[in-house]
This record gives sequence, C-alpha cells and structure tokens, in this order.
Amino acid sequence: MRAPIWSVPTRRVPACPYCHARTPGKAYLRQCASRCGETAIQFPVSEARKGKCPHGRAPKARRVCPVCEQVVPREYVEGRPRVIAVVGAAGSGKSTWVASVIRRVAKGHLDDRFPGMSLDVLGEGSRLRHDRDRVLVAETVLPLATEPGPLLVSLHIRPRARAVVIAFYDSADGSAANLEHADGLVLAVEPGAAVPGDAGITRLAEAVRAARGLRPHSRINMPLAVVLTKLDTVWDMVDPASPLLRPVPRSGGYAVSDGVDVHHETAAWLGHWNKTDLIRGVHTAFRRHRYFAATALGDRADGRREPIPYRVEDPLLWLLAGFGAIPVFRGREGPTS
Ligand SMILES: Nc1nc2c(ncn2[C@@H]2O[C@H](COP(=O)(O)OP(=O)(O)O)[C@@H](O)[C@H]2O)c(=O)[nH]1
Ligand SMILES: [Mg+2]
Ligand SMILES: [Zn+2]
Ligand SMILES: [Zn+2]
Repeated sequence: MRAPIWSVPTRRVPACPYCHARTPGKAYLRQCASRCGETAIQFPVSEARKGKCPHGRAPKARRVCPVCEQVVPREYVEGRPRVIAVVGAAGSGKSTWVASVIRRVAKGHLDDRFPGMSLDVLGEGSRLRHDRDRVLVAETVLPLATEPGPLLVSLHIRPRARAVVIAFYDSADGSAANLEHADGLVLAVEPGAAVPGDAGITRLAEAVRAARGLRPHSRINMPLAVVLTKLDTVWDMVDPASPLLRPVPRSGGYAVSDGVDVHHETAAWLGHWNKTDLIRGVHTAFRRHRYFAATALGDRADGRREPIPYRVEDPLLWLLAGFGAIPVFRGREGPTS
C-alpha cells in the first residue's frame, strides 16, 4: 500500500468558513478598535495604512468576510486552511471524536511524539463551540445536536513552524458546500451489525461527486478516513495481540506499517459485522481511503474521572501526512529514507 502522500493543492484564496465565498485576503474587512467609539468603521485590509485604521489606531486583529459579514480569525484568512468534513450517522460519535482530538493535542498528550506541538482554537465562535463540545469528553456526556458551523483551529506541529489552520465541519450527511470545499473526509462508523441494505456510503460518494462536479461513478481523489468509533464498547471481543490493542507507535509522524495493520484489522471487523456494502462502496468510490479504530472515552466506565482516549489522533495524523504537514515513517518507528 502506498504512503499517504497526495498533493492536495493549497488554494491561494481560501473559502470563507461560513459562506464559502472565495475572497482574497486583502478584500476582507478590518474593524476599528472600540477606542474609535462612534467613528468606528469597517474598511478593507488593503486600505489599512501601516496596519492602522483611518483614525491612526491599531484595528482589531480579526477579519470580516465582505460577503457574509461573519467574523473570521486572521490566522484563517492568512493561513492556508485545510478543511476536514466529519460525516456519519447521528450518534456515531462525530462530535465526540472532534472534541477528543482537539483536547488531546491542546493538552499536550502527543508531546512525546511531537515535542512542542500546540493547538489553539481560533475565534470566539469556535471557542464557544469547543467549550460546549468538550463536555462530551470531560465531565458529563450530553447528547447534543450537531451544528453546522465549523470549528477552526491552528495547529503548530513544532514550536516555531508555520501553523496548519484546520476547519472541522461536523454534520450528519455533510452539506454540499462542506463536501465541495473539503480537503479530507472523516466518516464515523459505530461498531455493531449493519442494517441490511445500508447504502449510506453510496449516498455520500454521490453527494461528494455532485458537490465537486465529478462524473457519476468516477473515483474520488479526496482522502477518506473511515473511523470505527467507540472501540471501548467492543474491545473485549478483540484478540489481545490485535493491532487494535497494541501501543500506538511513538514516531513523530505517521507510521505507515502500523496504519496498514490497523486498516486491515478494522476492515475485517467491519466485514464481520456485515458492513460489506460499506467496504465495497468505500473501495469503489474513494481512491485514497484508510480504516481506523478509536475510542474517545476509553476506560471511563471503570470509574475513572478522565476518559482515556485511544488512537483518536490517527485519522488526523494520516490526513496531515497526506497534506505534507508531518513526516511519514515506513516502519513502525524508524524514519523513511
Ligand atoms: N463508549 C463510547 N461512547 C462514545 C464514544 N464516542 C461517542 N460516544 C457516545 O456516543 C453518543 C453519540 O456521540 P456524539 O459524538 O454526540 O455523536 P454524533 O451525533 O455523531 O456527533 C454519545 O452518547 C457519546 O457519549 C466512545 O468512544 N465510546
Ligand atoms: Mg454531533
Ligand atoms: Zn463569508
Ligand atoms: Zn478607527
């Protein structure tokens, strides 16, 4: 199986995370600071003089999309954002997965593999969203409706490296706009027997093709990570020697051979649960796909206060490796030459 390097072109003009209009960074609006009082205005980035507003003061750092007037963090406008659309049936664990990955990276739990890696949730909208969703993996578990807005984060792989800005969209069927602009897809699937005739994957592939103007039945280049969620609910069925239970590789990148082992083992479990339509559909429609198995809540059932997530970051690392943002290791540990 090939290493997950694909060239996803970075677009010079990113789409607004809210209305998806592509506006050059210079045409976004800046806002006067509150000190400008009643004279405060909005003005295009290109009209800032030496970074100041017309009143000679430092404006707010945030940008405003000139099309939908939503506030967009500066890092998003100036960075080269990667859009990850998280799809899957209601209750499959999408929001919990996103909250868990973000929490793990933000809390420095990947520090032994990526020293100094850090993550910031960008902008007020994303922070409110994350504060609410993080309840999913922290104190109490609340069933919450999935919201359409994106969660924007800025990820520093190394302390002084250029940040990778990521927009996570999390919605049950993936709205057309999100599928059109996505650089990667994550499909959450729960363990357990499939409903006969489950054609969700076919619908997803058709929605992606329609959103991106692809021919019917053509194979899709956008990478798809299929994540078997809630692994904790089935791991007493899993053989102790299985790759799904072994310690995660400690390499500071994406470990290909471990990923391939997990891929085959997860596909075997999905087959065991009769999700053959899913496997066939994924294979037929998505040129670049990989299976993952993870738990966001881990052993919490044993009365621990903090959930112990396992392998939640793997799908993100695979996508980041494909985007060229982190190194790829051929073996389990050693670097590729
Ligand atoms: N046991 C277990 N339950 C989970 C896990 N992830 C999510 N859940 C539960 O599954 C339910 C649905 O999760 P949620 O993230 O809201 O699903 P969404 O509708 O796809 O966003 C919630 O009750 C979660 O607590 C997990 O890793 N293990
Ligand atoms: Mg949700
Ligand atoms: Zn907009
Ligand atoms: Zn001003």
